[in-house]
Amino acid sequence: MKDQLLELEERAIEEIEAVHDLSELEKFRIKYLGKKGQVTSFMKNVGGLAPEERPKIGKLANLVKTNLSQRFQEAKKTLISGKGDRAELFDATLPGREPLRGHLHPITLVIKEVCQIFSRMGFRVVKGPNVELDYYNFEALNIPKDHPARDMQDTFYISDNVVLRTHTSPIQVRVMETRKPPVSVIAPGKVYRRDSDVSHTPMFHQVEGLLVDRDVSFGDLKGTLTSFVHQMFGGDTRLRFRPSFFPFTEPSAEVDILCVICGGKGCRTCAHTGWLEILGSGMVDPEVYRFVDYDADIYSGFAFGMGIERIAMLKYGIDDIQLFFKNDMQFLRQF
Ligand code: 2NM
Repeated sequence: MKDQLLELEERAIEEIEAVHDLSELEKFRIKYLGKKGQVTSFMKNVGGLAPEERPKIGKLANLVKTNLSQRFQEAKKTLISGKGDRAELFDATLPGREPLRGHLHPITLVIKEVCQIFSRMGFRVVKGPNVELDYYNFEALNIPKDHPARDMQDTFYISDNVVLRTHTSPIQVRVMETRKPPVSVIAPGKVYRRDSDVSHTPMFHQVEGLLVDRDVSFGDLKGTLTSFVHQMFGGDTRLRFRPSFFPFTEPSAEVDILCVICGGKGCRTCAHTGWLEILGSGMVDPEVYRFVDYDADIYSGFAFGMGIERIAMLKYGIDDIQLFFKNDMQFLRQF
């Protein structure tokens, strides 16, 4: 009996060492350790042995069962973890998992494109603080405390004299304060206004530009902005300069392009005018030069500003500004 049992154990060990995958291992378990397995059957027969043999053989059978069970558990662990030389779970023929690749946000892409166009024309990119003194955001731009333009650019107040900037113009004031002409800069960044509805968000992005030198004319403004529009929207884009008002420029003009949706026939996007407003501009008001100590008799210059969300919407044909802020990957992946 004892020899029979040891022989059985030896055979089982040989077999489990040759197992290569989980299905072979399961066959092993059924053959030896299952309900009708060889070890189990042997143990059932122990009861029929002579009384003096029973304890010895019974004990030995238990040892064999424990040994084989332990080997079975170890083999299972090795196969599942994929370690060890009999690991067959790794299938080198499966297609790999492609890592997720990030990309720039459409607003970032448009800011970069605008800055690139002006950089090629010789403008330098400058940055400034989002939390700004009332002086740089309003006062020095010819918007005193009681000016009606403050209503349209109501913002978030940190204190009486500190605000979240409502435009990036304060950057240009800071540039003029520290540099003598000629200056030509472009100022991208986030701006904040007390505005929130279907077409306005309390934070949006702007790029503003400023060029000051001797003998800068309105013709320079028109030529520079026409070149920009043609590079941004295509060389055959029709545009017009329409008189406007800003406290910090005189004269002022808004630039419209022929509606990219209807081609000028009139539609909802262009409010049936055939034209789309894309930026504001003007010759810097001599009042502004007083604040930064420029001599308005020697120097003149132009400035302009545009909302990036609006430019991006027109360029890509997007009808909902909220899409830029929702982190909807189906939308963002398109850029
Ligand atoms: C605009 C429109 C027109 C502007 C003016 C200045 C500064 F600092 F030179 F006075 N910076 N930006 C300006 C002028 C901005 O945005 C619609």
